[in-house]
Amino acid sequence: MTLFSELQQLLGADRVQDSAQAEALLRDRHGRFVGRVVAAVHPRDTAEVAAVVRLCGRHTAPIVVQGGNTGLMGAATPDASGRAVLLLLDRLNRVRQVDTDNDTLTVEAGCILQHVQEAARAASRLFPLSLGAEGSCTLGGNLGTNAGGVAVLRYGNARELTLGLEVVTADGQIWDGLRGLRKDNTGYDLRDLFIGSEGTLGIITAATLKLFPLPAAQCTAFLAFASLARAVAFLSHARRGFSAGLTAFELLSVDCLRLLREQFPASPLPFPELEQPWYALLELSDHQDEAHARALFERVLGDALENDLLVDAWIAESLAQSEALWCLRETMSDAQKCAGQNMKHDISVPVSQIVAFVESTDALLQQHFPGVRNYTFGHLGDGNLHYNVAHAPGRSVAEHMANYAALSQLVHDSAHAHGGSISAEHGIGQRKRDLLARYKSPVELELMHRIKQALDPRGLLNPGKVLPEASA
Ligand code: 2HG
Ligand code: ZN
Repeated sequence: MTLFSELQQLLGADRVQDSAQAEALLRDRHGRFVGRVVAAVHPRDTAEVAAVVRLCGRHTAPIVVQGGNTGLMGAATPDASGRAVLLLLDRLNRVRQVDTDNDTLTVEAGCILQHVQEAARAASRLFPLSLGAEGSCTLGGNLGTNAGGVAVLRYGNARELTLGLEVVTADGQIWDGLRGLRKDNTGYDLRDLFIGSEGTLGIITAATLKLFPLPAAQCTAFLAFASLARAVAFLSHARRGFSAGLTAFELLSVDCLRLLREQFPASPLPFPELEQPWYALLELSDHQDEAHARALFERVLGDALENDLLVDAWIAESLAQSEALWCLRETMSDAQKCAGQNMKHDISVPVSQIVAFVESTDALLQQHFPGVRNYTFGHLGDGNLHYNVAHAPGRSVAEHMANYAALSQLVHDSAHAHGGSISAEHGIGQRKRDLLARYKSPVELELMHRIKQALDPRGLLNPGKVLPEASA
């Protein structure tokens, strides 16, 4: 029997698609990676996932897991060999348990992130992981890539929000590690091996997540800065002034705002004159009440204005205004997509190195690739910038993209030289896989290969992703 017909027998014909039927799933969101498969399958529960893994193992067929297919590194796109089975967890979308005394939520990996947030809210709790793709990305993908987003500065990455996991191992066993414990020092932390492994070590099928109190009030403002150094100094000021109430600080360069205006002219900008070089979206969450939040917000912003940390502040007066500000930030990715492909760099450096990184990298770029345009934005509080670079006016996107290797190496070398990372929150996938050898030490790479060998000795889980081919 062929693998395809055995999969049909195992799951039912309606839950097994061939390459042609699954075509839309075989390319990534930006169309950079396109693959082929034996089949795309939709198991209904963890036991079926494990059975699929065992069956694929008997046929030596690789398995690629895909969530909402919103990743940017090609981690969820199979290769072109047509040998792999694409595993979709969309049917594993149940909320298994809400424990309000323990402040935890146990959900399956195929749950859309927004549904996880809603399940928490229904229990009067906050699940704080939040990112632009939250309406379509899934929890499994968020954990597979250790997603970040806009609330990391207060609540941490997906990893910090996870207490327990259920995982199907490479040989088709089920590890029930769904513990809702904040203290558990009973040996190696397997959970943290699987989180961020992009489906190369095991298949995450469910997770127990941390919940937090819902804020009683929130204030949002759009801020204008005379320089990046002032924005960084303001961040320190806001941390002191708001303490744990500081829940977002999202930076946008003036060129990002120009791009937003060009692409979405109907969305009004808080400062239409765009006279300053840098802007940021600030959010305070308060556990007392509206009046307390507002007084604190105005005091901290007022001090910053007086001390010249800030040029101007536009405070949202209603929920609708606050949502409009967030919408500007969240459409930044789409604005770039509409304007044509650019080179994305998801870098992080210590916050103290942000200014030096941006100034020196901007200068180097202009020296080596005159006229290129920077779209620099991101999660300043996490030291994570999306340092994206678009073609110079008068040059085509294709001409620009032809310089990808050299230009990206310049940016990544600069991030590395400033003590940073070449992938802050988007992962490695296939796009950055071969870069790891340049930025990780041989000993680190060797340890990664040994872990892969121990957990997936036959190399069937998401081959060709994360780990560079040759062992260091
Ligand atoms: C964001 O922060 C995402 O909006 C996407 O991480 C970043 O488009 C990008 O480069
Ligand atoms: Zn981001």
